[in-house]
Amino acid sequence: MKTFYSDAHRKHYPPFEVFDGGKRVPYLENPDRMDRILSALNKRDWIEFVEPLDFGLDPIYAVHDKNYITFLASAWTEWLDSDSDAAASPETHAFLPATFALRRTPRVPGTLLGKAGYYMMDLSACIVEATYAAALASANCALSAADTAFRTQHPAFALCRPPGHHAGKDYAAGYCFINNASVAANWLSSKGKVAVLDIDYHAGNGTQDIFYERNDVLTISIHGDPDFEYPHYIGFADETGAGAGIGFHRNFPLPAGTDDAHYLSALEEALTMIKIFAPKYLAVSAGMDTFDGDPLGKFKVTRNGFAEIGKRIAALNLPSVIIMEGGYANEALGENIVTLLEEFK
Ligand code: SP5
Ligand code: ZN
Repeated sequence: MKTFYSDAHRKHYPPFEVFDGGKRVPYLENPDRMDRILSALNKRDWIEFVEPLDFGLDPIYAVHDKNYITFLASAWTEWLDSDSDAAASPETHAFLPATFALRRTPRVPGTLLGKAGYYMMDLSACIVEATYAAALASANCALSAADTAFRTQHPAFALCRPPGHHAGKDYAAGYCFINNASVAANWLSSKGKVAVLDIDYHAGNGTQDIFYERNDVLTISIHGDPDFEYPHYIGFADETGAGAGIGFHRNFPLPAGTDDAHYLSALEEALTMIKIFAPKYLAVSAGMDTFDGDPLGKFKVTRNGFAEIGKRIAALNLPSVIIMEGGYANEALGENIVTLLEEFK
């Protein structure tokens, strides 16, 4: 299976993120995650590593607001120009706002910090020097995998870091800056109908926002109920699309403690929807943070669960792009994602 990966993520390693209660903690979405996955993939002879192609900015602008991408591109250098503490020791700093836009009005502020509060949804998508380049390379991995699925009609894996599914049209959130799965799905949508199945533990709010009014891309997310879990404001069962997109989005909010059996019954419903939609391509937002013991998750999906999940999704028999999202139980992460991928080979 072709696996698109770039080392460009490595220097995107903010020195901290901010948890609930304002607690500063080490950045959980770290390069070690990729090292664990790479070492598991390296043990499999059916994995073929490929460097991503550069698709340029057009397929990214097709999904994201241009001014938002421009903000991402220059935020770090502008921050160093305006903050002498950060300039004195950039390696101990990360760019984050402390005031957020409620977007009562569509006004985008002119200042850097104003823009940050407008374009950033939380305190876990920290920007450092290497962030923008890493986000572009990550999106190119997803696009390259989509291109492979299109040309070969076989599944391909995009080993993306940073992840993407929390990033909306014009905002960064939850370790995500560019919505890799949405960029890939939108690119594929010019070739035929696309379904996006998001199995990350957290609701795929960015993907939901991006395709909410479209009927040519079906989006489905199975996740921890936003009644108790991040992203808190979106991902509820009654959100099913708007305008032409009514009926083309579906959320499966599940309770804390969800185990394999309960997860699989929601997955069956999701797969039935996909079969009825009859897409030409499938994009899977593959987060492994549903794993029992993930530090950010409250589900109890097991390694065997991932095998069964993979088997059932692969049984759709669609040319598929599998896109890496979250998963923070690093010591189990490599084998978990390989267990899922194995079912597609
Ligand atoms: C891609 C992805 O999985 N992003 C997830 C971002 C979640 N960030 C929210 C952090 C909330 C912290 N809650 C702390 C619970 C620790 N027990
Ligand atoms: Zn997640």
